[in-house]
Amino acid sequence: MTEAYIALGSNLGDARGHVLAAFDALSGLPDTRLEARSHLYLTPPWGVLEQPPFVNAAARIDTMLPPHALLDALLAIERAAGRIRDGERWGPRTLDLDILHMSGFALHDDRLTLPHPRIADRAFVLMPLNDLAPELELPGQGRVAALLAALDTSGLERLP
Ligand code: A4P
Ligand code: MG
Repeated sequence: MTEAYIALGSNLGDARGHVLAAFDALSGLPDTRLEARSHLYLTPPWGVLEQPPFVNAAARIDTMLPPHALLDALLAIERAAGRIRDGERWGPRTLDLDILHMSGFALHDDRLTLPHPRIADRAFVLMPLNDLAPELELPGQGRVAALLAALDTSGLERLP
C-alpha cells in the first residue's frame, strides 16, 4: 500500500456538496482505502481572481494503484462530477482533484508531477493538508506546518 494525499476543490454549483461527494468517490476507488478527511475550508480564489470562492479540503488514502492509474481514477471522478475542461488555466471548476504527494514517488512527465509542484505557495492546499499531516516532509518543498506558517491564511474560513 502507498500512502497518498489528495487535494479537493470546487467553486461551481454546490461546491460543498461536490467536495463531500468526492470523499465518497475516493472511498469507492478500487484497491484503495480512504484513511482521513480534513475539515472543509472556504477560500478566496487564487491565480484567477475573478471567480467564486472555493471549497477546499484534503484526503489521505492508502492505495495499491500506481500513480498514473490513480490520476486516471481521479480524472474519471472529476468527469462524473460534471467537470468541463475549457482550457482556462486556474479557472472555475465543479471539481478538481490533485495528487499532492505519494509516499516514495518523485516523478515528472507530461501527465503527472509528484509531489505537486505548487503546494508551497497555496494556503488553500496547505491548510487542509495540515489537518492531516503537519509533520509531512514534501520532498523539495519542506514540512507542511512550516510551509503553511509562511503564508497568509487570513482569508480562509473553516466551514462547520
Ligand atoms: N497533473 C500534473 N501533475 C498532477 C498532479 N500531481 N495531480 C496534470 C493532478 N494532476 C496533475 O490539471 C491539468 C493536468 O495536470 C491534469 O490533467 C494532469 O495531467 P488541471 O487541474 O486541469 O490544471 P489547471 O487547473 O488548468 O492548472 P493547475 O495549475 O493544475 O491548477 P490547479 O492547481 O488545479 O488550480 N483557488 C482556490 N482558492 N482554491 C482552488 O482549489 N484551484 C485552482 C486550480 C485555481 N485557484 C484556486 C483553486
Ligand atoms: Mg487538477
